[in-house]
Amino acid sequence: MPEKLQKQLISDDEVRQVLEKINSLPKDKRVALVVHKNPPPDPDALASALAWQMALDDRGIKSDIFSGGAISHPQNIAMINCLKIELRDEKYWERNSNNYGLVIFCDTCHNNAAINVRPDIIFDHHMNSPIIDGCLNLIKKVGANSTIVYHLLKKIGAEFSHPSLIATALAVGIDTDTKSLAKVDEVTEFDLSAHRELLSLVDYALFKHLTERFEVTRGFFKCLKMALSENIDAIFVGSMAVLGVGEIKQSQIDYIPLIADMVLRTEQVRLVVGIGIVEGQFIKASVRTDLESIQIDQFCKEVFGAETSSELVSTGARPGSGGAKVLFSASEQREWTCAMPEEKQVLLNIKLR
Ligand SMILES: [Mn+2]
Repeated sequence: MPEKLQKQLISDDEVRQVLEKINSLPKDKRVALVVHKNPPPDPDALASALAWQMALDDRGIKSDIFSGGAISHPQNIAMINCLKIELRDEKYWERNSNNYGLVIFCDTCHNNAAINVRPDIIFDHHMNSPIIDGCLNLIKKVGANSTIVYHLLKKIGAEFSHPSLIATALAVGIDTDTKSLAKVDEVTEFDLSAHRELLSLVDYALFKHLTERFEVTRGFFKCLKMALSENIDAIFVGSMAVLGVGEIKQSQIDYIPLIADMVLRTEQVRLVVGIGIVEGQFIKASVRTDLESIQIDQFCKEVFGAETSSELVSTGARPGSGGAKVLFSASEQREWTCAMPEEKQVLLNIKLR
């Protein structure tokens, strides 16, 4: 049946299988909700896991969310703070794995999960996710994982209005992954209905805060100043923009995609490459595009070198976004450490070319 005519995103049989797995969890065991690590969890992943955590809690089942990677994007930080999301890491898993009886992956597949464990259920919307035998694979071609989780939780009768926190989280997840439903090639009728139904339940002030008005730091504006300090016209090359944010700290890495997202809004610009040098150790690049025709992972590999190992080339959790990390050689590192600020600018410009 063509996808458009499919009435339900989640079949009755899938609901039955999910409930069967949840109901067979031993009373003394917890559920591990696992999100992706590279890039670190974004609003869609965090919302999916949080919604599950609250829905399980309603059924008297305790769970923990496992994440990996340094979370530095201001929007992700706002999600964690405002929604009071508690995250556990791989080390915690290693010490406590015996406490868990069910593993649910949210917005990730096996090769990019925060912890190395076999999942029982996978919720994902990345269509390249490998199917795992013996695992319930709920991998659907929709704009956001939050859409899958919403439709499933709705079918099992989860409550979204009390507290409206779940609705807000899931709406933010869908909004972020679909660029406010503007990604017409990816947004499905299921994303539209989930977004519409959730919006009527959200804490609107919090929704706006998490989608558009999350706090940024002064450091962000310093990066922005660096990125724009060059001759503005030199940044734009046809429909492409290339910008360097200079040397940044590890904790500022996510300013690059944030700036790239802003610059992607420039008239006629369809592709943005943002580059920064992180603590003199490596080059971090972020690529953003609204062109369907560009395969971001391929693009990153070609531009940033075939020798860049695949784990250092990440395609974002969201289509149209990706990045690369290119390690400095020992001599490049020395050169960078010894360089004066003006020389650093010149070196960065050379790298940009
Ligand atoms: Mn997602």
